[in-house]
Amino acid sequence: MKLLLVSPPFGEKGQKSKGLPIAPPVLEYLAGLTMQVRPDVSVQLIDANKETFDPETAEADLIGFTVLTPQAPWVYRMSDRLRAMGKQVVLGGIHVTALPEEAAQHADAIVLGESEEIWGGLLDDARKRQMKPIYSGGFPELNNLPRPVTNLWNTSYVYGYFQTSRGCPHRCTFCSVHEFFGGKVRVRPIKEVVDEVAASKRHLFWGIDDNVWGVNMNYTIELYKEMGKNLSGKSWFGSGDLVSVDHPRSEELLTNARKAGLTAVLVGWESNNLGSLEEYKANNKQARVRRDAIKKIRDHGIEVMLFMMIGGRQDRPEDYEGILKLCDDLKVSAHPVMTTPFPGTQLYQIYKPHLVPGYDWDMFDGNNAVFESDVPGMTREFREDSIVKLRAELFTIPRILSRIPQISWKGFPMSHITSWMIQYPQGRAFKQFAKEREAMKLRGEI
Ligand code: B12
Repeated sequence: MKLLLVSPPFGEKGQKSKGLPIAPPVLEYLAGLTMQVRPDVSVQLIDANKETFDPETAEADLIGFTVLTPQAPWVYRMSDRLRAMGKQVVLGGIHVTALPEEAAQHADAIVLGESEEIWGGLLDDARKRQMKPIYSGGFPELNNLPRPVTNLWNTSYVYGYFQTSRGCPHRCTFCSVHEFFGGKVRVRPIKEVVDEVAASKRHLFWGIDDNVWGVNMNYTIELYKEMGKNLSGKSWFGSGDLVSVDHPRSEELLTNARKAGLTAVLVGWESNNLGSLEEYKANNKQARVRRDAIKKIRDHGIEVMLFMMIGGRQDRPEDYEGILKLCDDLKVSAHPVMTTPFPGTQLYQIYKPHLVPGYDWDMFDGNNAVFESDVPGMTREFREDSIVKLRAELFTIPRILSRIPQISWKGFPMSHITSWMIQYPQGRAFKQFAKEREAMKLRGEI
């Protein structure tokens, strides 16, 4: 049996993308899972950000799409065309799990939640063309997970990935993770993670855990010690919180993190606006503690970048300038996204009465204002223009260069190189995006 797995494009509303330097983790993982549970199935992967996906020429007995919210309209169009030609389609991922009734209209089968426990049975059913409409995955233990399959791509990537845990006890209102993966953090056996990364031909990785410091300090420190001992010439970046760094064992944590190859961490600052922080219920602390944590991480030779949300219903026009000022004060970079209430989150329920009617899910991509704000001046146009301007200003060459020396020499050279590799291409992409948006405005397209 032939299985074709597709990672959808990131944007269609004028946000052109040449794809990321990161191989789509879910496809490499599902390829590995297929080989583990049904090794006789042949697998093909397509990253539709980098190559064209044409439903007319897709040759497979089963075609699977992974779906994030902004990708849903494209996936639904493709799957409708495939099904009209008699081809079997399965959909999975966060958006499908959040809105199963919607997704089921466009698929022969949908997978809710994690797929490890149901994938083999689904493939058997697909072989007989007798798939059930819904397969529910649950929260499997993370032992003996398959390794990502990296040699099926037609395109090339700089970064691979590894994952050590799933689940999060925090209940930040904007985040899908608690609902999707559950509140209990499940971890993989340390040896399995270390052996997997050691065996990979790749050298650069994205640790895709929601929190690289974990919520289990003992596990994380042990993991980092083993990575430090067994992996040489491998480095990685990931996402984390700032609260864990204000911990009695933080010295041990950070020293071992650097030895484990961690070069940069993208931390949730979320917002400068206290009303927004309250609304997001983010696991965050006072500004001074957060500032100290950033310094502490960089003093250990690990670069820091801030995740910011802006344009929420509590935010004010001056908050855009506030982000730039904060970044200049701390000489740190930030990745601002438009506050977006994703289906299945608590924020979606809070913002539902204010959503712009008639918007499809492709607008929910972190660039568009998808709800109205009552705050004076915070029109949709102002919010969309301001985030584009802010992103372009955040990554000027002098700003990028002023940030890199803030990382201690302990991380030299990989953390300094990573800082450049994260900032420079982002700055170029944001400037290009600002130009394209300006041109579209002049042509009256937006
Ligand atoms: C890696 C990642 C990315 C990568 C790659 C995404 C990709 N397509 O490969 C990049 C950087 C591109 C990315 C972008 C975005 N992301 Co993202 N990302 C993640 C992250 C950190 C890990 C996802 C992952 O690859 N996991 C590893 C794989 C193996 O596991 P998995 O995806 O959970 O898949 C399992 C099941 O879901 C299922 N499954 C999934 N797909 C399929 C498909 C089939 C056919 C089957 C059978 C099963 C199946 O099987 C797997 C094994 O059990 C998650 C956080 C998280 N904890 O999930 C956020 C997350 C998925 N991202 C999120 C968001 C919001 C975004 C952005 C919209 C951010 C933004 N700009 O605001 C953009 C989307 C861009 C766009 N326009 O499309 C949200 C999802 C919200 C939503 N409703 O869609 C998450 C959950 C983060 C969060 N905290 O809320 N992201």
